[in-house]
Amino acid sequence: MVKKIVMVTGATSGIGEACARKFAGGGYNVIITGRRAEKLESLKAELEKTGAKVLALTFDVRQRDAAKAAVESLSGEWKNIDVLINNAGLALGLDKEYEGDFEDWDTMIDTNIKGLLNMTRFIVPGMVSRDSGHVINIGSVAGDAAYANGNVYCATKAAVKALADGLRIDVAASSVRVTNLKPGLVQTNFSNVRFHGDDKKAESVYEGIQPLTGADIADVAFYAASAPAHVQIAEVLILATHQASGSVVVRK
Ligand code: NDP
Ligand code: 8X3
Repeated sequence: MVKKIVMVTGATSGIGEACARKFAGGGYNVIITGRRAEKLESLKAELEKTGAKVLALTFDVRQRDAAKAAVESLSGEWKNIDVLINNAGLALGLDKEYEGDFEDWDTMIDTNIKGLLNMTRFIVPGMVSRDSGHVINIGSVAGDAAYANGNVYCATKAAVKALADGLRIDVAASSVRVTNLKPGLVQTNFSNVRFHGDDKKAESVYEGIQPLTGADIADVAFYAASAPAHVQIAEVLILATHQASGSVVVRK
């Protein structure tokens, strides 16, 4: 049987890495991408043990030419991507909007919005021409409503939702499906990155609550991809049990 192909951006860590594992274990061949080649190579070796074929592509989603070249480098069976998981992204800082760091803003906007758009722009035309495919964006509860000091990050995730909604309209005449997943607190490298390597501060984000794991989100992504062809899981909000919204978390 011909295996389906999933491409996961930001597969070197957290939710993306968990998605790569879940889809490889679930019968897909996997294209893993990210900026850290060594992490991709070790994940490739691990995933190949499941019997999946794995292709590792090292590039930065912000670099449009590099993203284009990576997609154009795909040959043979790898060209026909069935599922694109637009996961690469990050938050940087937690500051008042009138005090935020310009460089942090640019990095978040360039990665979470423009990087995601680059991948969508290069991969979805093939899906539309084959009349088959699925784009799964990793949005966030942060895109539903701003939380204190989240301003720019929240805005990027509101944009991810708008881009999923817009794409869903644009591909509605085809059989391509579009899903926006909106996780709440997931313990990954996310907060270490947000707080520029301050691990103590990062850990405090998950204190007093059992957070979600990358695997929890990967399960939902896999469910959406496995739904019958006439079923489009448009959007899913996934929260930890003691989290009610982006700003309401009850800690013990
Ligand atoms: P991690 O920091 O663990 O993983 C982020 C991934 O994104 C890494 O693989 C990183 O790879 C990749 N990445 C970042 N910037 C770039 C870039 N410019 N080009 C290519 N890859 C990049 O965090 P998460 O797994 O938590 O985050 C994954 C997604 O989930 C993000 O979009 C995040 O906003 C979203 N999210 C996270 C939540 C959470 O609570 N953790 C909740 C809701 C949404 P590398 O460094 O190798 O490039
Ligand atoms: C990540 C979840 O609430 O830390 O998008 O912003 S949150």
